[in-house]
Amino acid sequence: MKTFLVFSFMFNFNTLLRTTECIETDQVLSITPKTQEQVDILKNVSTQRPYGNLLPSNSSKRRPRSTYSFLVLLPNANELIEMQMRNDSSDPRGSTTFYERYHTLDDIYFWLNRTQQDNPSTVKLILIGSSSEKQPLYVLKLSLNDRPNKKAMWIDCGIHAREWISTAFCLWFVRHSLLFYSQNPDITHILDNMDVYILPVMNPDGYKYTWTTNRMWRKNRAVSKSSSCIGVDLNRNFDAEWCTVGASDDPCSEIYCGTFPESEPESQAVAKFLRRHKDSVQLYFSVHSYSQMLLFPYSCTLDEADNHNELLELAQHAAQKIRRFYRNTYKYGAGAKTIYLASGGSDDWAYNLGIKYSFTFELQDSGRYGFLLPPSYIPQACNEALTALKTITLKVIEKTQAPTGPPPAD
Ligand code: DDK
Ligand code: ZN
Repeated sequence: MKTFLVFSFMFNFNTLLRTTECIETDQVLSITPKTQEQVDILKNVSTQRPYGNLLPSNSSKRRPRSTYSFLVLLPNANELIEMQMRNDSSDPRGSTTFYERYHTLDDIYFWLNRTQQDNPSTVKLILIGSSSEKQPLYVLKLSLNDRPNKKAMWIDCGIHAREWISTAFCLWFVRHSLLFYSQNPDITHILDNMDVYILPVMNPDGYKYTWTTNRMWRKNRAVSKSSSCIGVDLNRNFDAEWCTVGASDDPCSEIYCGTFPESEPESQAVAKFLRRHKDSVQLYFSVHSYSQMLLFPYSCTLDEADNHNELLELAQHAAQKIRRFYRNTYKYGAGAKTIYLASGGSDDWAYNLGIKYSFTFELQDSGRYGFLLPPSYIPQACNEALTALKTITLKVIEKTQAPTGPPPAD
C-alpha cells in the first residue's frame, strides 16, 4: 500500500470541512488510503477538480470498507456519504420531498414509470438503448401541446456516475415543468414552444456502482479487452477530436476515451438519438458537477466556435441571473479556456452536429463538498441550474422562433 506525502496547501482545509479542528497550513501529512475509494476521495479533495490527476492511482484490490488510518479528512467523508444515502424515514428534518434527496437507480426507474403513468398525455418514455450491463436508457419526452413542427431541447444528466446532483437536477427539472406549467410564465413559454427530451441517467451502471461500491466512481462499467481496469469516460467518448487532448488511451485512467468514438453503448445511444432528431433539437444541455461553471464549445480545441460571442452572451446573462437571485458565482466561457482542454465531449460533438446552442453546466459546489454535496443543497443547486437553463432557452426562443400568438392585425 502506498503512503502519500501530501502538503496541506493542496487541500483547502478551511472551507473543506466545517466540523474539523483547525489545522495549520503548510503542515505535511502522511496519508495512507486503504481502499480504492479512499484514493479516489483523496484525489477529489486534493485537486479541487472534477477529476484528479496529482496523486498516483492505486490499483490494489478493494478491501471491505474500514476505518481510515489518517485523521481529519475521511471520517467525515464517510459520514457525508452515509447522510446522502439516507431516505426519508431516517431523515431528521423529516419533511423533505422526494426531489430534495438522492435516489438509487431502481428508485429512478420507478419514478420514470410513475411520472409517465401520472401524466399520460404529456410525458412519453422512450427507450434509446441500454448500458454495457444491459440497464435500459430511458429518455422522458415532455410535450405539453401538439403544435406542428415544434422545436426541442435535449438535457442529459449523470454522464459521470459520482455527480449525483446532476441526476437530481433532471428530476427537479421534470417536477418543475409538470408542476408549474401554466403557473410560472417562463416555463410555460418554454414548454409552449418546445418539447424537452430528458435523459436523467446516461451512465446507469456507474451510478449504481456509486451506491453499492465506490461513491467516487466516474466512468461507465465497461470491461476492457486489453486491461483489467474498468470503465470508459463517456464524456471523452464522443466524436469530437476524439482522444487528442485532455483524454487518455489508458483504460486505467479516469479520462479513458475508449477504443473508438462511440465505442460505448451509452454514448452511442445518445449520439444516434440526436442524429435522428437533429433537425428539431435546437438546444443541448449536459449537466455535471462540480465547480459552478456554464460552459460552451469548444473544449476540444482553443479555437472559438462560429457563434462564440452569442454563446458567451447567453452564458453571461445566465450567470448574472444566478448571481442576482441566488448570490452565487458561476464562471462562464468556452470549455477549453474556462475549465480545461478536453476532447471527445458530448457538447462539442452536439455542436458540430449542428446544435448551435450547446452547453455543459457544472453545478455546485466549488470544492467544499465536491461530489459529496449534501442533500440539503439540492434545492438551491437545482434552482440555480434551472435559472440558467430557462434564461438561455427563453433567449434562444426569442432569437430563433417567430412569435406564436395570433398574427398582428394590419
Ligand atoms: O467532462 C469533464 O471533465 C467536465 C465535466 Se465533470 C466537462 C468538461 C468541459 C466540457 C467537455 N466537453
Ligand atoms: Zn462530469
